[in-house]
Amino acid sequence: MVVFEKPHALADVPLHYCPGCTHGIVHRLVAEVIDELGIEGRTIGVAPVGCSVMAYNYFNCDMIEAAHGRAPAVATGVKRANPEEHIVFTYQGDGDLASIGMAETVHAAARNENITIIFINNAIYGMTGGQMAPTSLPGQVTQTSPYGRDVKACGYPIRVCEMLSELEGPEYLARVTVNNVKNVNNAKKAIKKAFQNQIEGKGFSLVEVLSTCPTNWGMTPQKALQWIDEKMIPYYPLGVYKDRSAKEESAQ
Ligand SMILES: Cc1ncc(C[n+]2csc(CCOP(=O)(O)OP(=O)(O)O)c2C)c(N)n1
Ligand code: SF4
Ligand SMILES: [Mg+2]
Repeated sequence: MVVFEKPHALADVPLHYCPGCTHGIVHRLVAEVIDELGIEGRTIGVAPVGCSVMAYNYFNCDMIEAAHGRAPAVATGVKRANPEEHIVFTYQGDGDLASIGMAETVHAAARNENITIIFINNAIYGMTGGQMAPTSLPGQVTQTSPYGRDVKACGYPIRVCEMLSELEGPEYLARVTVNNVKNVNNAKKAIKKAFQNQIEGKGFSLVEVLSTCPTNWGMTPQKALQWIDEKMIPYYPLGVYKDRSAKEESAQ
């Protein structure tokens, strides 16, 4: 008999996320991957500021809190302290990774730092009440763009995977989402690969997950899942943006 169980790497506590928020799904996928790879005792997660600020309560592996945007720098130090033993991941929102922390993101990618980055793109600053993020869509209504994001005044949203794919450094860049079962399964594969790459010493692996924020989008959980299909994926196409080893192997 198959029993649906909680992954061991996920602590047995209730999550604080709003109903319909997909942060919880991504937590579960990360925990399943840690279990399947048998790395819980070696894994150290780094979570900075954002709705996932309390991720240290939710994972059974060691966790470190980083200042806003600085998770890749902290992860770099932890990884380099014991590169053979430590498996290090960051868990960052779009405000964190693509705004205040953009410099850390770009330089860690350029250095091909051997870390795994889980990037939750929900097109908004969730924790602070729904301000415009660097990834908010053109025309998107937020607390700081009540008439919709005006690209003339606020510029255009940043496509992180596409931008980083221009760098020589990164090993693996993929964009996934978790708004239906098929997409959840694909997201799990990408997250597993991003950890596997680190175990094999391949380098910087980032998985961007298009995620919901029904509370600040002002939508029901169901509508928020649809909004990913209707609005987010057209602007942020799913797919693998870089997979250096696979490309090199296929060229041989
Ligand atoms: C140095 C600093 N500046 C600003 C803040 C306020 N702040 C906390 S979380 C956050 C943005 C969170 O958005 P995101 O990273 O997208 O995560 P989400 O909550 O959407 O998951 C901001 C601006 C802070 N805590 N520290
Ligand atoms: S505010 Fe948004 S991102 Fe934060 S927990 Fe609620 S739904 Fe999730
Ligand atoms: Mg966000």
